[in-house]
Order: sequence, then C-alpha cells, then structure tokens
Amino acid sequence: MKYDLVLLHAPSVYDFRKNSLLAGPISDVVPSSPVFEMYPIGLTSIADYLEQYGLKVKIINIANRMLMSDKFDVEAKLRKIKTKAFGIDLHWLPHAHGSIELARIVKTLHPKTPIIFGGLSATYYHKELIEYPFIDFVMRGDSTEKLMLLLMNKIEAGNTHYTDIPNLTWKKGRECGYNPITYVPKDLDDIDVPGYRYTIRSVFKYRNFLDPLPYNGWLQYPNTALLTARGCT
Ligand code: B12
Repeated sequence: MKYDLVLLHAPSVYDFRKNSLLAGPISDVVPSSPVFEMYPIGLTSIADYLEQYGLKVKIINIANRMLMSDKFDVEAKLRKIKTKAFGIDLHWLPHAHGSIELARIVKTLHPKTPIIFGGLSATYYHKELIEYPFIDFVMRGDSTEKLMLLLMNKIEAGNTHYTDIPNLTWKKGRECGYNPITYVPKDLDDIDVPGYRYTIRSVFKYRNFLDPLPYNGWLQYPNTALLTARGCT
C-alpha cells in the first residue's frame, strides 16, 4: 500500500534496547514508561482531517513496537514503507534524542522522501532542527491539521513554493524559510480532537492492530483521554 503520510512516534532515547536508560521517576504520573511511548493525541486529529480529504495516513508508534518486542526490527519495518512524506513528532522534549535519531534512520532508508517535524518542542527549536540535513520541514504551532493539508497538497503537486503556508519552516537547497505563525485558530469546532474514529478505522483499513497502539500495556489497561479544550483555556 502506498500512503500519503506516515506519522512516526520515536522513543525518548534511541536505542534504549541497546543502551540502558536510567531515567528515574520521570513518567510516574502518565501511562507511558520512561521511553515515553505514548504519541501526541494530535497525530490522530491530523490523520483524521487528512483522510477526510482522501489522503491515506498511517500512524506507527515505533516506540511502543520496540517496547512490545525486543525482536521488532525498526529498519526492516521502515524500509518497506511507501509514502509521499514522513511526519515525526518532537512534541515532548524528552524525545529530543529519539526523534532526531529516528529521522536520521528514515532519511538513510528513504533519501528522497520529505521528513516533516511537528509538536511543541519542534515549534520552539525549529531553527535548530531545520539545520539537520535529514529534516525538510517543521510545521509549527499547536493546531496543524489544516496546514498539513496545504503542505501535503504542495508535496503531491511537486510545488516548492512554500512561502504561503503559515507556520511552516522549510528548506529548499541551502535556502531556509521561517513563515510567521499567522494561523492561530479561535476554535477547533470543525476538527475531531482526538480523532478516535480514525484510529479505529485505520486498524481495519490498514490491517494492522499493533502500529497505532498508544502505549505498552494498553491492551491490558485500556485508557483514553476526552479533551474538552485544546491546551489550557
Ligand atoms: C493533554 C496533555 C498530556 C496528556 C497527553 C495525551 C496525549 N497522548 O497527547 C498526558 C496527561 C498523557 C500528558 C503526558 C505528558 N506530558 Co503533557 N500535556 C498535555 C497538555 C495539558 C495539553 C495538550 C493538548 O491539549 N493537546 C491537544 C492535541 C490535540 O494536540 P497535540 O497532541 O499537541 O498535537 C498538535 C500539535 O502539537 C502538533 N503536533 C504534535 N505532534 C506533531 C507531529 C507532526 C509531524 C506534526 C506536523 C504536528 C504535530 O499538531 C497536532 C495537531 O494540531 C499540554 C499543555 C498545553 N497547555 O498544551 C501538556 C504538555 C504538552 N505536556 C508536557 C509534558 C512535559 C508531559 C510529560 C513528558 C510529563 C511526564 N514527565 O510524564 C508526559 C509525556 C507523555 C508521553 N509521551 O508518554 C509539557 C511539554 C513540555 C515540553 N516541551 O516537553 C506540556 C506543554 C505541559 C507543560 N507546560 O509542562 N500530557
């Protein structure tokens, strides 16, 4: 299957299975382990929104797949994927190592496929991130569903005129652009947040139950969030 966008969630430290992670009690109040395998719930709303416009979007929780099995081969999994773009979240700062290392691996395997970063930490560190040769775009801000549709349409059409996409940090050859954050929606009434319908649908559509699982142990202790607002009101 060829996807339009594959969204990947990295472990906090790559590769925690080879190098021991002495994290301390940093994740005691969340369902995740110190690997912080839970992905930002906004990945589901991005996927849901893009699929409403006919795009095929897949979420793969690489961190959780690595935690669930020592034998899970990240490179073999990534190598098989056919997609027009990859998205990687660097939302929580603990993923600073894992997200960047994952991007490096993805680019080695798919040198021609654009890699898009997003999330709160990526928004803050967008100028540093775009310097990495394997990161092509940073979509900034806490509401990116509509902007991702604009970017995906450009990628699909081979249109490299990126200056008219709000909030986007982009790279073209040696030239970098930092479009201002002008898209700050007043309400999110037309977006499904979280996109649970997408998540359930995707299991059947893409015939994979393990890839989008939110965290290790979810099958034994299913838990979900119902957000009444995005962020703090
Ligand atoms: C709800 C919430 C949680 C929930 C998360 C549920 C989930 N799976 O997302 C829970 C309680 C589990 C949680 C846990 C943690 N949280 Co929290 N959380 C929040 C909170 C209050 C709201 C976030 C929200 O409403 N999101 C709404 C959804 C719809 O949007 P979103 O997920 O952010 O995604 C959008 C954008 O961020 C962006 N985006 C995100 N990823 C990507 C990727 C790509 C490719 C693209 C293009 C765009 C993109 O586009 C999305 C769609 O518009 C914020 C504070 C705030 N006011 O924002 C803190 C906040 C994000 N959390 C924070 C922290 C530190 C944590 C923990 C690390 C705490 C800990 N030590 O345990 C853990 C990490 C959990 C893990 N990964 O396993 C910090 C992050 C600071 C930082 N820079 O690191 C914040 C900012 C709070 C704070 N001020 O300290 N959190």
